[in-house]
Amino acid sequence: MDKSEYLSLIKGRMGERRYIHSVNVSESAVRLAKVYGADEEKAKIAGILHDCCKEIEKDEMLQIIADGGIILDAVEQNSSKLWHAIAGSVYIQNELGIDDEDIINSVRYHTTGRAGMSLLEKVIFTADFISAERDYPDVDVMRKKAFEDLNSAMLYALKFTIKDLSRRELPIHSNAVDCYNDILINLKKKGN
Ligand code: DGI
Ligand code: FE
Ligand code: FE
Repeated sequence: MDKSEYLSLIKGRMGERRYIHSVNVSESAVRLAKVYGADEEKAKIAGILHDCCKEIEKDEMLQIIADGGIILDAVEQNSSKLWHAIAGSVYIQNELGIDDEDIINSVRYHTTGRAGMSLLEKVIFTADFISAERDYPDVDVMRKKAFEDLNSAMLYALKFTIKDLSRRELPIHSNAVDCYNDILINLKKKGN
């Protein structure tokens, strides 16, 4: 499948707003890939597909996850917002035949992050935060950081997410905490 086929596929799976978001994330991902030397074609595909299961029924998300042989941990079971990323990673393998591990992991970990993320995974995670239609108070700061230092941008995003989740008394996934610690420790090592 090529880009236009992926686009028409996701168009049939989501509303107009989410479709625009997906296109924008793909465009941001390609720009970031150019700056940091990630694979631009993979960034484009992963960006288009990252939320491909965001707007399906929750039962269907859980079914896709189960079909993929993935057992949800306690936090995941209690955080339905995390399901679309996991289901998406299974869907693109089983239904679209994508076998590139880096694209699959970029979709799977785009919401929480994880320790030891690849460059492509970081590009997709960050592109999701800076896509053109995003409009939160610090979006300009985040956009600037994203093109200056990918890890600093990731840290900024993770701080925001972790603070927001704790303020709302929502469970924080261990992958998000591991990602935060990993990036923080590596930035400190570099003397930042
Ligand atoms: O799918 P998008 O809206 O484009 O963005 P996303 O995949 O980053 O999802 C954001 C949502 O996921 C937001 O409501 C916060 C939630 N989220 C992110 N990390 C965690 C989380 N929810 C829980 N419970 N725990 C997490 O660690
Ligand atoms: Fe998402
Ligand atoms: Fe998204």
